[in-house]
Amino acid sequence: MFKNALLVLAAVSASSAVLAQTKWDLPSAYPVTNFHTENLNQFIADVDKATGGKLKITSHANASLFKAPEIKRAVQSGQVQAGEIILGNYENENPIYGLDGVPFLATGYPAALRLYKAQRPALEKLLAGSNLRLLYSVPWQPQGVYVNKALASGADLAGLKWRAYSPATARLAELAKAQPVQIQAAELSQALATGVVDSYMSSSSTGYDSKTYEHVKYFYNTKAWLPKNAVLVNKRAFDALDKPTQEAVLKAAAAAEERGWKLSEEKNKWYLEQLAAKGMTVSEPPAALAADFKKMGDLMLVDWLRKAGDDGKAIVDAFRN
Ligand code: PCA
Repeated sequence: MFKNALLVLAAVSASSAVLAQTKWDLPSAYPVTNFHTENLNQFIADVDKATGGKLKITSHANASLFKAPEIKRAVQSGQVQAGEIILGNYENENPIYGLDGVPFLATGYPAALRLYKAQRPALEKLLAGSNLRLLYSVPWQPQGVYVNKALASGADLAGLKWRAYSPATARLAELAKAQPVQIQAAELSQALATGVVDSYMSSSSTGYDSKTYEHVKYFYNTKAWLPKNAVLVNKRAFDALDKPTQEAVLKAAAAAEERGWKLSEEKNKWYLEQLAAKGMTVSEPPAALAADFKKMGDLMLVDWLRKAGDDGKAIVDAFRN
């Protein structure tokens, strides 16, 4: 009798433990082995540990649940509780999202971090207006050009089939008189293999992940910008957590942000070495090419400032001073 009562008690407490567990789904758009995803999985493990398993987050990498451009809406609408996006994808919703995609505004890690700090308050406000909360944000490596032929100047870009991943990368293609084709990272290998594209700008890690070296042989390290991913949570889902769980999430997020910035920079060297080891010619851009890209970047900054108005100008001024 006594033994049965204990069993019942044990069963009740086990089921209330189950009830107290919260489960989140978190879609992202990049391969499991990419440094962003590794960092994200560490964040998830940290949250699990800090909450004693009370908050279980399941990641769905490589655009397996939603295509890259659809992730923000999925989090916003509550289809999923959290997600990882690339901010620049949403520049057409608001220019603030696209600031880190303006070529040659910030070309190295220290500048990119200052740009992020200048951008962050406006970004948080913008996201809050969409029922979202920013957990952390980490940059990709500096963007360079993958291309199927040697380039001397901007004129050599004309007519290329240029893969774009954002409005800004499509705009750059237009300025270069190339043909922009929007393709998310998860479909890049196939687009290269089938000849849908023969060129694009992205990071050392994406070139490595997509095995671009199997299709095109040149990488020009233009270091044009460092676009950021951001991990977002639906505000209602976050607010529904108890205080200690919220604090655990924010603490793990702050750690992920710090770790991610370091990881991005540290791994850049390794990724570049891998590209060369796989047979790519990895080099600095010739002076004429660099100068032509810089002109395109200047035009894009003018466009951005026009779209972003006084608030945008204040952010760029704060970054520059
Ligand atoms: N890799 C992603 C976005 C920026 C980057 O470096 C991509 O190419 O889709």
